[in-house]
Amino acid sequence: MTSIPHHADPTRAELRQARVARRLEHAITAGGLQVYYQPEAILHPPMLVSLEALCRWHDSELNLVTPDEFIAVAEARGLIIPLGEEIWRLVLNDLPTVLQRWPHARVAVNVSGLELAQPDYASKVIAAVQARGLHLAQHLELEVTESVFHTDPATVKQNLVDLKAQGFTVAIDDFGTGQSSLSRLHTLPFDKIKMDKSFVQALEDPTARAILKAMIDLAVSLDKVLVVEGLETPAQSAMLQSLGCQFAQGYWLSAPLPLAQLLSSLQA
Ligand code: G
Ligand code: MN
Repeated sequence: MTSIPHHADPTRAELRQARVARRLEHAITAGGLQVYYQPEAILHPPMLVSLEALCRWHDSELNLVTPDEFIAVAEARGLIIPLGEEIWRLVLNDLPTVLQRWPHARVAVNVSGLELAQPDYASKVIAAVQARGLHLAQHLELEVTESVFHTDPATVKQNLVDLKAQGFTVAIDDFGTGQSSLSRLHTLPFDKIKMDKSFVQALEDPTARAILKAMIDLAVSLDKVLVVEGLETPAQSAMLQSLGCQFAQGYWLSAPLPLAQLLSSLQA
């Protein structure tokens, strides 16, 4: 007897993805996700200006799953919308505590292109913020990578325009890698450029330094804020300041921490 043709067995990667998706769906609804916060600061004189919200997930079976993995799974398995809603909920819960300590700060939320491609994305976020007081929009920022403009640029742009009209600001994340395009900079609604950490890591290289310097000057002429990511040492901080860089984020200022821990570590 010939064997019955059957579908190929799922690969190891597919099994892992299915398992992560199942656990993640549970974590989203059961309050299993946490948000850590990492400061962005003016270098001199040192002053905190915003906090980037970074989702963290420690699962009882899978242990710590990296955001790179679970965001990709959420995008592939239709969980990115509920995941994004849960992150907004957690951030809005924390925002009054953040503002008590830093009354002028903003909290930045990383947003996926799949979220921004939903025509009702802006109105849903605005409604969630409105329920807590619409003035809070002045204290919120969306962080997007340029790849978000690949899927449905018109819808993405409209969502950002609508959110900016309410007081949200928009930051372009990981600039200088992957999809970065200078031609897009003059058509996009944004307020801030975050330079990918690879630039700080290459600061000893004169060419990398020249590119970063040109970007810092470009941001000034475009009237945008430029933040350098991945600042790890005081030597890098001095070098950035000599290039005219005002804002940075990185382990030298603080690692991402739970809000309560950040509040006590920055007590002094
Ligand atoms: O893509 P995005 O820039 O949003 O990613 C932020 C990630 O970078 C966080 O998960 C955070 O843990 C990590 N990160 C933050 N500061 C530093 C740093 O100074 N050095 C390095 N290598 N990674 C950092
Ligand atoms: Mn980010």
